[in-house]
Amino acid sequence: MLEQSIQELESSSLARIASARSLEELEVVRVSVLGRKEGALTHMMKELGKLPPEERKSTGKLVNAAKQKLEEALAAREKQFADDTLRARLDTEWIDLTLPAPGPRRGHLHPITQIQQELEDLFVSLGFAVLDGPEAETEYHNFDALNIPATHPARDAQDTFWLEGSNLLLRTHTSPVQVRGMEKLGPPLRIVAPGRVFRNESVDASHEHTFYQIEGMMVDRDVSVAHLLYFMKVMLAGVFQREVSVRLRPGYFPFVEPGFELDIQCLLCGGSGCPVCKQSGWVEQLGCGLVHPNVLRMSGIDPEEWSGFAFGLGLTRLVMMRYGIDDIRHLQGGDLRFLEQF
Ligand code: FA5
Repeated sequence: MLEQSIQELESSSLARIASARSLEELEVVRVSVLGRKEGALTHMMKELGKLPPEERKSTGKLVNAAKQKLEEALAAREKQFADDTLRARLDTEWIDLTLPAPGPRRGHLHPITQIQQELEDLFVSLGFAVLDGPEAETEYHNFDALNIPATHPARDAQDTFWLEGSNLLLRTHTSPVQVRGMEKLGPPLRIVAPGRVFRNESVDASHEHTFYQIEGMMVDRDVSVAHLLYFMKVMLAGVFQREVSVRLRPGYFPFVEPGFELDIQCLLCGGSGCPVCKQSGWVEQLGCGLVHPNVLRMSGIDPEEWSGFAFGLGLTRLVMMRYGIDDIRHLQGGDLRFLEQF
């Protein structure tokens, strides 16, 4: 009777082992047959004791043989699962070592740097030298030598970041490089000086606290507003590659006389009004004028003999106009989704 049950259990268990589809299913079979508490075969082994001694030996052999057979079948099936998993892993993890490497991702220059370099090339072709100046600047070069004495209200127009513990400041414009250029080169000279400037301003769609300008200066004999206008028109035509409407307004800068503000018609809205042009249709691009005699004199140049023009252009706003960017904050935000468009 018991012998028959053992054989039936053995063959049904072997069938279950063969049809198990996962290690988990296999474990269920193992527990139900060989488990220490609930296993059907374990139970039968415990029953052996109740048999008469003559039957006990042969039935015991049968049970042990069945146990061994099932254990082997379980182990074999387990190994099969492990092999299958390994093969599947090898299939997915396989790499072709002969494929060429993808190579580093190429970046590109920031749009402000691009426009800066274009302007440098343009002015070099017109006989200008490109100068660099320090961002941490002396009060003398940023203000005094530009005819802006300490008591002058124009200092308030450019809210300044002063550097603690020194008499330096973060330059509020690129104009101090005019002074450095005159000191270094003397007349006649033609220079441009692009760079970063800083103002303690509240930020909005068209104002940053950190932005870029390019300064220009020409000192020679008999330089007039006509020369200034010529160079401004050549520059803007070069940048926009098309006709742009400009207007000159009188502008006050202590280092030029006469002084002007040059606006271009807003290229974002075509002049009808938008947040960038503050609904006016015009965007201020640069300040310019003829170099004030005091400025020439302070840098050791005789204003009776020499005259000049100077301009300071907002590079950041120029980029906005060229690409139709409606908020200045995108440019320094560091968001690659924005920068990758250029
Ligand atoms: C100046 O900085 C003068 N140094 C320019 C100058 C040079 C005049 C030589 C005469 C002769 P202004 O503060 O207006 O001027 O700034 C010049 C340009 O910088 C502006 O026309 C504008 O395009 C840009 N700009 C000024 N403030 C900001 C700001 N907060 N954010 C972005 N661009 C600005």
